[in-house]
Amino acid sequence: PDKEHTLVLIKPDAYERGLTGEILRRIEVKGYRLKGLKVKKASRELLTAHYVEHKDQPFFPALLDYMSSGPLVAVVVEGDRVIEGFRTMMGQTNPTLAAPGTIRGDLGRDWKTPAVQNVVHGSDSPTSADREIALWFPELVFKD
Ligand code: YYY
Ligand code: MG
Repeated sequence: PDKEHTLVLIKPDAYERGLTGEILRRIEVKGYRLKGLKVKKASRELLTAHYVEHKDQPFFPALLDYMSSGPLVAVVVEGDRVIEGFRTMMGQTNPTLAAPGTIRGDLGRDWKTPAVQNVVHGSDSPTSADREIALWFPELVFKD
C-alpha cells in the first residue's frame, strides 16, 4: 500500500514561535497533502493516550507539561510512504543532533531536560498512525 496517512503535531513551542506556516510549507512542497488540520489545546487525558508507550518514562510528566503548555496544531497528512517520509523530514528526537535540512535540525533549539522541545511529532508506524489519527480526529472518517 503506497498511499498512507500520518499524524503530525506542530508542538506548542513551534506554534508559539510562529513556525506553523514553515512546517506546513515543507510538507506541501514535498508533495504531501493536508487532509485534516486543527489548532487545539490538548488535554492531559488526550496526551496521556497519545504518549501511552512512554507513560512509565521519567520524562513523561514534563512531556505532558510541555505538550499542554499552549495550543498546538494537529494535522493529518496523506502521501506515498508519508509515515517514513515525514519521519525523515523531521529528523532525530534530539534537535541538537538532528541533521541540518530536517525540521528539528533547522528549527529545533538545544536539547533541554526535563522537557525536550523538538518542534514536531510524526507517527512512527502504520499502527501508530491509525491509532493517533483516531485519537486526534475522531470525526474524520476516510478509508478509500
Ligand atoms: O518519536 P520521537 O518524537 O522522535 O521520540 P520518542 O522517543 O517517541 O519520544 C516522544 C517524545 O518524548 C519526544 O519527541 C520528546 C520526549 N522525550 C523526552 O522529553 N526525553 C527523552 N529522553 C525522550 C523523549
Ligand atoms: Mg515516537
